[in-house]
Amino acid sequence: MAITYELKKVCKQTGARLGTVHTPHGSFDTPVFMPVGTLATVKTMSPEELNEIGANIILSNTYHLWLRPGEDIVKEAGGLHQFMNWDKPILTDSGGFQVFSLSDMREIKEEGVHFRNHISGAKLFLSPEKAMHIQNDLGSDIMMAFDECPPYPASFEYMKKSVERTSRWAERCLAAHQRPTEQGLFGIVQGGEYEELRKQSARDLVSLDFPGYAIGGLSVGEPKDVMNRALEFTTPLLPDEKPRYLMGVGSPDSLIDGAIRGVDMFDCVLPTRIARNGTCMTSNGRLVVRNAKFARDFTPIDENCDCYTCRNYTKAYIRHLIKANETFGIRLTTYHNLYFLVKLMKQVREAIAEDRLGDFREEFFEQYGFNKP
Ligand code: PRF
Ligand code: ZN
Repeated sequence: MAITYELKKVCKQTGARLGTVHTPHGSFDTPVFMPVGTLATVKTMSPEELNEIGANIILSNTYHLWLRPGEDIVKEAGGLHQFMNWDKPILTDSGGFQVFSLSDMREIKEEGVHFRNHISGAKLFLSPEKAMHIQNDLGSDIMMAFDECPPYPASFEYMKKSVERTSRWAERCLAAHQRPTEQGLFGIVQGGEYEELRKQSARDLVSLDFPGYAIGGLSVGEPKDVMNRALEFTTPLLPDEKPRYLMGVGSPDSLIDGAIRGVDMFDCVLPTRIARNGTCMTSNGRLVVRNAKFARDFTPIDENCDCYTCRNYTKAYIRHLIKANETFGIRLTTYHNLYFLVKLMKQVREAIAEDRLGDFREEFFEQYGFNKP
């Protein structure tokens, strides 16, 4: 088995899980946040810097690497790890979600999805078999099944048809996967906010015995309480001895609330994307360092942060760099935001180990400003 999960402890206060996932490129402790490296790079961060902040797994994208530079070139380089000089675990998303969110003129058929390349406009086709083939060539430690992520809101009738197709696609993914001992393939539970459809989806996928399960189709525009409720009725449907991954979630409150509902893995472009327009996550909430009020602020982004950025640079300096379009500015904010989330998950794991994640949530939300009206 390419991927195994070790459940170490369940928090008595919240039910959150502390564990370790083992992969052919090493292990990582969970709950974990995975920085996103869409095009075989976590934008602005070197692998050495990722190691320095304590990132032990990153995510990359089948769709983007297929279009550019092409999976054949990555394979020829010796696989994605060698190509990008990152020797720790890599998870690749299947391309399903990216086709739905990035391309236009897509047509979903039983055999797969027809769409246009978002760069050149050329006609393309992605299927379960194709998505497996590309991910086998990339050589990621964790591959994702090819699924459909319907928009929110979607009708029950549409969602039911979609869930059934995603289950048939999952079977085709398993059949097409060529390297099951080197790469673990995760199934993706869909079904939106409908409990009956989440049950159907989970039952179908659990019967196929994947080494891990993702929860897809959330954080697509629904209110927070809808996502939390969907997590509450979905995670108990999944086997305790396999990891659970909530796709596309990365705001600090949702990471904590997801862990409390039994989620082990998360990824999101949020910290890196907002960093590039000058927004930072701090222990006191979001801070827009571009703001004019920081022009003469010679203190760090976050007084409580001990990252490279906060130990060495001021808000006034970073604001100046970003306003002047100097790339060092977005390197500093990206470094800080990823450090902040990686450290937050370490604090979450420590709180689970000591049965006090509920207390930690209260304190964190109070300071971050989530409890304010
Ligand atoms: N499916 C896949 N990737 C995803 C999602 C999904 O549903 C989401 C939903 N938030 C993010 N990334 N394959
Ligand atoms: Zn910092």
